[in-house]
Amino acid sequence: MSARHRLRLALPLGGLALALLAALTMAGADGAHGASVPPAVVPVCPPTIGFGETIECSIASGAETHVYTFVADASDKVLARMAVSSGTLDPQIEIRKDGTLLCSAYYPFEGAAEIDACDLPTGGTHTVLVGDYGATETGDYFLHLQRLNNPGNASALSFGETTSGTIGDPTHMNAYTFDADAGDKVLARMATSSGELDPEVRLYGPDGTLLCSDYYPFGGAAEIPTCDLPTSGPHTVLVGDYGATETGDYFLHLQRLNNPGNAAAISCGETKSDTIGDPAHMNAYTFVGDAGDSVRVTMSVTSGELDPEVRLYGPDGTLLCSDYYPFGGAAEIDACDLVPGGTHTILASDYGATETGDYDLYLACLTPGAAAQVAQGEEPTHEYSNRR
Ligand SMILES: [Ca+2]
Ligand SMILES: [Ca+2]
Ligand SMILES: [Ca+2]
Repeated sequence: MSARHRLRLALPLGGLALALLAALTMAGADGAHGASVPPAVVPVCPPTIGFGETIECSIASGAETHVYTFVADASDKVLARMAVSSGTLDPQIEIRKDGTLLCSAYYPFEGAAEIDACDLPTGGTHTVLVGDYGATETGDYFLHLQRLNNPGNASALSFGETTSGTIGDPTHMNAYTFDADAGDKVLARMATSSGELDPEVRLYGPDGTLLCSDYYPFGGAAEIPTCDLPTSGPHTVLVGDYGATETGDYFLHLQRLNNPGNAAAISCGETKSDTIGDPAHMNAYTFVGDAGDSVRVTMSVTSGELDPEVRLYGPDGTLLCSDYYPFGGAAEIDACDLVPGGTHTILASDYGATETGDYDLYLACLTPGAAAQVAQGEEPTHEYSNRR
């Protein structure tokens, strides 16, 4: 008795729906109305959607339009994407302000539709409208909303850090933020670790403008090898499934190519024995060099499935030299000419970003006075010059 009471409280229309279902089933016995029997329980969609949130709901009649509200500021840029998870619904999505259409997207063959960036000219309450393209089909859907400047539900990510995450709902994108300066160059790479997720990574500037992106449509890894940041301030990385229809776990690595984070100093003639513990991770090493110097960098795998890849960047983050070997073993930058400006960066990683293991990294300075000798000898030399 009490269970039935609770059911009535939770679903006040349950009795009516059951009565309707019974009537339609009886009517449908002769085939007249069998196709139009509604589900007994229609999920109730929430009235609002927040930035960084994903909602799941159902279109029970092709005529339905679901309306969600959100509040935004003038000049905000927002992303909205909708994916069909069951049924024959063709996703259609609109963003409106006071009834005026600002942006729309649809896909006529089920799957997913996305408004990748909608500029909102005025602040205040906006609406996201979703329904079936053609208004005749039904099904379940996921809806994700995000603000590309000032994202919601975001985590901070540091340079040189690798984080793990999960895309649990197909349209969902996880958001990460980091601060950077104008002129910085950054790298971001994402590797799928389980599930059917096809990695997609996007990088946005402080005003929500898409600066760089990459995806790989068959699992594996996606990488933005270098992205020039024209503006100082908070930046956003969004990661999700390419196509917005699959889920899974991933690793995400972020690094600044000039002035890297979480970097270790390396000297001429020094061997570093290190580990790539997470597939997308890259270890960073720094040394001081100058124009006229030349170095050799050798990375030799000592255990694990790691395929060695080594890259060498100049002080402004420009890639100077690189090498990799896709079947374990060793990779070597034979002789890389350095550039003026000081600190150079070496990144050591798995080629393909999907495997892990241990390695030795050796830095050989091929010219007299190069690298660590410059770093150690620089200070006394300058004092001597100043005294004169
Ligand atoms: Ca349709
Ligand atoms: Ca996909
Ligand atoms: Ca590999």
